[in-house]
Amino acid sequence: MTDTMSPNSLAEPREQLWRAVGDGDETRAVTLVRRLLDTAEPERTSSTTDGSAAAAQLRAAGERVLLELIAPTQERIGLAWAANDITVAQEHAATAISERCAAAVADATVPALRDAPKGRVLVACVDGEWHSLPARLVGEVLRLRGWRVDYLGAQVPTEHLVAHMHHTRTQAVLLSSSIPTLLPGAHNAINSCQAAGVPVLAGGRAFGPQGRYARLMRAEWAEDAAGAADLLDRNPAQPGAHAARLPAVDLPHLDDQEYSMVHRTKPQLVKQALADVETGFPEMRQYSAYQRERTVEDIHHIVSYLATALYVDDPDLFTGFITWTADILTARGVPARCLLPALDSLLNQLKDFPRTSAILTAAHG
Ligand code: B12
Repeated sequence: MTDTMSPNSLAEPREQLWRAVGDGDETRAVTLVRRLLDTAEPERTSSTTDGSAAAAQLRAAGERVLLELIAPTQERIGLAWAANDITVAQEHAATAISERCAAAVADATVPALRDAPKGRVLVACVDGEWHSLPARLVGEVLRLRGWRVDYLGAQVPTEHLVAHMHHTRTQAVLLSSSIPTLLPGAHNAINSCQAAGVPVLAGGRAFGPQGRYARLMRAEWAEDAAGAADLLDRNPAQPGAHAARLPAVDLPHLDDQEYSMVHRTKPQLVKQALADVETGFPEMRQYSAYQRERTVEDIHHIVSYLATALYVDDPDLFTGFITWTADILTARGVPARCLLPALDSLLNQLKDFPRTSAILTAAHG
């Protein structure tokens, strides 16, 4: 392997990719990726005349470009968006370039995929999940590690996921989710696949630090694509085929009905919270229609995250979301204190529900 791909040497390519992405220069970004993979091919020696060592080296280089170049660039894009340094349109353009770069890795490494596949796996995002690039990176890495991958992309409804799983006789389902509010749906998907006897490996930010929510839902978890590949090589335990479990079997706290109640009454909770924010945060009366719409959206998200924290019984999930929202608002010149009347309103509306009150109180600080 040449110096270009040695362990510390991706720092400079990372800066180059970041600049190309920032300039919206797809050609420069893809050229960079191709150049890295070209230089990854070792000079042939007598021990590599059959090319198998060269192929292995190209696959390893492809994996590094996916996980150590494209993935961190995407994360940096997210930080820049959160800090209001780039617009939503720039973020979309940057993500499109990252997708092109991932496709370039897939194309360039085809000649290195010579052996019969180890088996067949399915990679998909849970229903409602738009963040397809993380799943795409996982799929491409598994392909480089010798698996045949059926990649279904963003927001796959559970019934279609299960039907496709049967159709392809997949050995494992890999589910990706970035947005925690989709966890109840993810739980249903996990449960439905396992009920058919197929192991599920979950991943992505939604599943929490160290995959704590994946474990609650009795799915296997890996931090990243390389971890997923290692886990698949160790043959994840086959769940016995059984009738789908009701959510409360895994999450007994759901018996108190607090999650169902908050989830069901979301429209009323949002409506009342909006009225209370208008009273408690008088600046809102001067808001434009656009600003008002964003506020309604924010309150909607607050109630959805509250419901999700109840679902997984974790106050940290809600506190983390409120802290994140406060940072996003502050970066956009909106005082974070506008969140307090919304939290007060929900506390008042839901004061008879002990788990809900504890979660809201913890976030109120
Ligand atoms: C690009 C992007 C989008 C794009 C996605 C386009 C696409 N085709 O993927 C669009 C514009 C659609 C989008 C929409 C939204 N987004 Co967005 N998005 C991002 C961004 C910038 C990058 C995501 C990404 O690709 N990350 C890079 C990958 C490589 O990292 P990763 O996700 O952690 O994945 C790695 C591991 O987690 C793991 N992994 C992932 N999946 C799996 C699966 C398995 C099986 C395994 C084993 C491992 C694994 O392996 C990956 C590779 O190492 C992130 C910021 C960020 N830091 O990630 C925000 C981010 C995820 N988005 C966010 C938000 C809030 C949203 C929206 C709600 C915004 C809005 N108000 O509309 C919507 C939600 C849409 C929806 N319902 O899904 C927040 C989530 C915050 C939170 N606490 O919930 C983030 C974190 C932004 C931020 N900095 O705050 N987004």
